[in-house]
Amino acid sequence: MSTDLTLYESKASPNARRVRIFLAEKGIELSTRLVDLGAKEQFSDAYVAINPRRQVPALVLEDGTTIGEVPAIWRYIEEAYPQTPALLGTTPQQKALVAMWERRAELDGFAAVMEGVRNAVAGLKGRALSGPHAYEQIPDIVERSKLRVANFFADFNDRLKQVPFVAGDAFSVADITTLVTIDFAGGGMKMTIPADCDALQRWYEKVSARPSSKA
Ligand SMILES: N[C@@H](CCC(=O)N[C@@H](CS)C(=O)NCC(=O)O)C(=O)O
Repeated sequence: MSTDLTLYESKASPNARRVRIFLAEKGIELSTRLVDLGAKEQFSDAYVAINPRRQVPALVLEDGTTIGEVPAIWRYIEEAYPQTPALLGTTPQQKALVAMWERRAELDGFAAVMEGVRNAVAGLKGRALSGPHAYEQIPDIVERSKLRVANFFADFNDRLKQVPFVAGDAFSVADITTLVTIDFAGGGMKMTIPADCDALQRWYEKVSARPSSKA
């Protein structure tokens, strides 16, 4: 299905990948504009006029409204295209469980990896947090980030001993954030799923085999 929406994104951005996988699962195609984060294009006047937060992804609607923040972009698309597979749950209970597990994946996993990467990478000096404000790195925090990521692996391994997908019986955005977190940890922190996390490894191989994981 094609739409009149425009997605501003970057292939280097794990947050943008959370949206790309979501769109691939739903079979939705939209026009995309690449923002070159390496060249600091997010700070250009043209992009700041689109998203004053100076971040990707950003979804621009037909009337020019910009939606930032990954969960808000997911929410808009899920509600605007209800005929596509539901990824935020269907019943009140499922919706709450998807929101709960996705938030845990983001806060305990994704944010921990982001913290570990942004406080370590030389090219991000003075940019420890994305967005409109400049923050210096805190190199000493990286050891704690590694501990947080190790605990995320163990906690999500325990969860996936009990259920086939992170939020329960169905694939959802909770799986998308968990998958992107694991790939980001491998690429950005050289931290991979520990050998004793069998359930997490099995789940990872299963979701990585979905065509959407290539997005
Ligand atoms: N909370 C935002 C985070 C977006 C974000 O941090 N995006 C990064 C790319 S993964 C970015 O735009 N970085 C620009 C920069 O570092 O200046 C969301 O959910 O979309």
